[in-house]
Amino acid sequence: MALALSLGRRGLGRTWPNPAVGCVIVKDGRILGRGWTQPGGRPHAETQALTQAGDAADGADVYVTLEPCAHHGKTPPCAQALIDANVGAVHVATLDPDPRVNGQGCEMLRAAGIPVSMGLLEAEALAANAGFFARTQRERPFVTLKLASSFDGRIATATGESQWITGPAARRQVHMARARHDAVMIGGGTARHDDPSLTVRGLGIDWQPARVVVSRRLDIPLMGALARSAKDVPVVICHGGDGDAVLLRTWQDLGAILLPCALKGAQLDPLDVLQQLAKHGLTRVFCEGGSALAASLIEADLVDELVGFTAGVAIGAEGLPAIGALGLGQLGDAPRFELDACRAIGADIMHVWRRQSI
Ligand code: AOF
Ligand code: ZN
Repeated sequence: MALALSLGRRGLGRTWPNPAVGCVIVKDGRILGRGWTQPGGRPHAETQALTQAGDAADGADVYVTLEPCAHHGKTPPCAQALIDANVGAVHVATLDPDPRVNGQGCEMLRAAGIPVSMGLLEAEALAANAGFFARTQRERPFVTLKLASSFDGRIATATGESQWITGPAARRQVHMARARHDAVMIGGGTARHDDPSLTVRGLGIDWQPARVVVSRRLDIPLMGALARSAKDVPVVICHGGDGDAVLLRTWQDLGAILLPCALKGAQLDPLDVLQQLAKHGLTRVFCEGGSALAASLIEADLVDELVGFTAGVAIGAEGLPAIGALGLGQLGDAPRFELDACRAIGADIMHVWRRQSI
């Protein structure tokens, strides 16, 4: 199952709206088939592994990180494929909450006389597909907030200088994290100020996460890096629906996908933004700031994971804080995160925190 989990993770960032499942077929201590959900979400992991195993799957043990599907999509259900292959037993890490499956995959297998065991490495499977579960059960993507800051939590000097606070090894880690997410998300201020491309570079991979910009009035540079590349790598703009019609059409012509979102006061409602992104199919969103968007997500308790890169440099109180004002009454009102991992990356420290409720 550990191998199936690591195979499944290969698909992260590429299988949305589907989960990134892994599957291993074993008989007499030998691995006969390995599969993972293919880019775009199909074929599913089990059919990949079954194709590899061929007739040898007869009587074999199947380890799969998510309950095999029970519904007819573009191909017949995986549960049926496993039955047809006459496998000996199926070990499932966790149930598939998709209403079209939701226990029915296991039921089909059991009804055909195939023993099914549940819950092996379940916590790992839930974490690996946290995006799929968030979208299916909470109708929003799993949100990771990344902050690359100075020792004192600043992301730029008073003059706006921000390149580079953390070093090349940390930046490489950020590119790897981008590749494992369905989308990278920033606020309009960051798009205007930094003109980022938000693409994955230097890793030799051949796919790109979508780029999401949250900007009520579509106030994003029309000659900027995002505009120039919108035809090659998707740009999704979450806007207030009350923006300039010409601007809207211009972005459409540039190839951007426009998602009108609800307002909360004068700002875009961060929950509705995430819900619209989930409707669009996104399951894992990697937010890279700026401080206003970060604050609105934290304030609404919509951040599931924090990834911090902290450099050994102090910028001081005049610098730009990583997270804008939260208007907290008491410390107890601040969403608190639990430390998940911490390690040195080049000259910096990377720390990963998980929301306690997840
Ligand atoms: C599996 N193995 O590798 C994956 C599964 O649109 P479809 O027909 O591809 O179905 C998508 C649903 O299939 C998805 O919501 C989830 O329930 C399941 N994904 N199932 O048995 C896989 N990716
Ligand atoms: Zn399937």
